[in-house]
Amino acid sequence: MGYINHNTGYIKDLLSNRSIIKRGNYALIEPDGLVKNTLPGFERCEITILATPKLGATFVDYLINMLEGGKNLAGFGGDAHIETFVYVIDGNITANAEGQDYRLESGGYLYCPPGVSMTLENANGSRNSRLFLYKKRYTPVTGFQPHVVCNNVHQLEKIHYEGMSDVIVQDLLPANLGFDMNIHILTFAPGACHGYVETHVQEHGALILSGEGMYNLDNHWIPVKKNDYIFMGAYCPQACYAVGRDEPLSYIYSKDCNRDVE
Ligand code: UGY
Ligand code: MN
Repeated sequence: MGYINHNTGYIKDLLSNRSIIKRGNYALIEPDGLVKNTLPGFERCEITILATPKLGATFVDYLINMLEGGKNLAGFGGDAHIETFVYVIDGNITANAEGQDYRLESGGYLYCPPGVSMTLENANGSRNSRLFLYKKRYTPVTGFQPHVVCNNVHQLEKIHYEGMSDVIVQDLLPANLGFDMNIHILTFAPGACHGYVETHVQEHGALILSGEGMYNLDNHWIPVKKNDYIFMGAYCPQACYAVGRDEPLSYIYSKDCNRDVE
């Protein structure tokens, strides 16, 4: 016996949910089962909180579905120690930082350093816009500063990841010491895979933008697909194969960098 899932509108049973939570190690959160939160400052926005410190992450990721008239004009971030990042999955929005308006279409993104808040407004008429939103406590280093970055992934260089012809990486933020993290997009052609199982101190929050894969998380092979969210904690062994027939497996993810451990 099925029921109507209020998030997806589909009839679903309770037996097929694929989400897995291994607190502090890794998590797979699939779209079915996401719940909507109300957060101060956001109006007409359906917000799901993904990774948080409660899961073992040192950052917070959110999915935002901006409805017609959806906005946050009070400002997201702006705290003296908090950096923020927004990526437009689909739709288009107007964002503002330091008094400058930015029109962000699908693939567009904006990074704000500590002390700079971003406002967000759906600019997609009567249609929704979907956003991937991030915040983290910034770790300063003497003599270096981060700055506002706005761009679109369609403008970015496509680099062969670790020399592999069938895996592309795009770096969304500058690779200098002012930045204590970066956001990347990795794209695997069907059949492509990581060159090895990574085991590293850095954490990731990853949203799958397209395709299907088999993902090794702490040596458990887990099927994943578009719209799944994966948290990978420090030292979680990780690698994947793209298994889609014709669509590349692509995901956007955060990674801490450029800082020594405390
Ligand atoms: O940058 C990374 O660490 C990336 N290759 N990790 C991953 O895809 N799980
Ligand atoms: Mn990694």
